[in-house]
Amino acid sequence: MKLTKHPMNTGFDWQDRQGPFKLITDAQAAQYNNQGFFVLENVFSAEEIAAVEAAIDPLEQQTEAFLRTQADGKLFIAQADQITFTINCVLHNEVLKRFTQHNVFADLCHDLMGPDCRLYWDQAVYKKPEPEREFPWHQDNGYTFVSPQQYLTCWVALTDATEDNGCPWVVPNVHREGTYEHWMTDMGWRCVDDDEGSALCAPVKAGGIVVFSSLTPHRTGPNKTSGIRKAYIAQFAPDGAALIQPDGSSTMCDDPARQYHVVKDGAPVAA
Ligand SMILES: O=C(O)CCC(=O)C(=O)O
Repeated sequence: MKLTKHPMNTGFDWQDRQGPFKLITDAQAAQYNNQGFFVLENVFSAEEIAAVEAAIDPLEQQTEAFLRTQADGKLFIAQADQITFTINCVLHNEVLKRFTQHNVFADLCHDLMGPDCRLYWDQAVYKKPEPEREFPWHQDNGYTFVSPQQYLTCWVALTDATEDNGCPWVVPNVHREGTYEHWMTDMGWRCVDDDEGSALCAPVKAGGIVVFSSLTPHRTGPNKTSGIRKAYIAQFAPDGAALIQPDGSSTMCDDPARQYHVVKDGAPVAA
């Protein structure tokens, strides 16, 4: 597997997470440190997930309608009737804002990053039945370079995510070197040419979370079923994180409307 470091990835040092932890176990922390991910099952109740899904569905319908107005139904990596990205949902619905400030996320941020963290980004990704389309291997920090490079992605399953309908896969162990160079493909940025059989499948039932680092290469496979695979992705970064542009200029990730604190001085910040 040939991986090349991103030009802005200099002097990176992976920080192992050590306890005491509020939510995760020592084994989960070890898996995160060593493999870059772990799966938390049965986190949210069916009622919580139904409320999140009901809040996202109308927003996603607007995304789908907008995509149909675009040439070939395509915009960047989104494609009508195949895959939609409904971004910054927290700006449009209080239920979702409150959800991103759930104690579970506050505790995961505390355990995996530290006592002061904000929501960095949120989006729903709906994968429609489409037997060909895969979302290529990438690191989240490969799409937009954030400093510090090590932030947190929580991939929340709103429907059961299986190998057949496009659950996440990860390449373990390579997150500790920081951000890699990515190249553009028809279906998005890509950083791993061939996983050489090392990839691990991370199926998760509705209400569970695949928790991984912004530096963990991941992909999702095609949806070969007849149902829609729905995920809500909430990403969190340490307070003080900034987007770094190729020209070196930076923008703080602290927009009060959507990049608010979820944990401050070690305590959850309720909506
Ligand atoms: O949910 C998916 O199918 C892929 C989403 C993803 O990896 C991302 O948004 O970074």
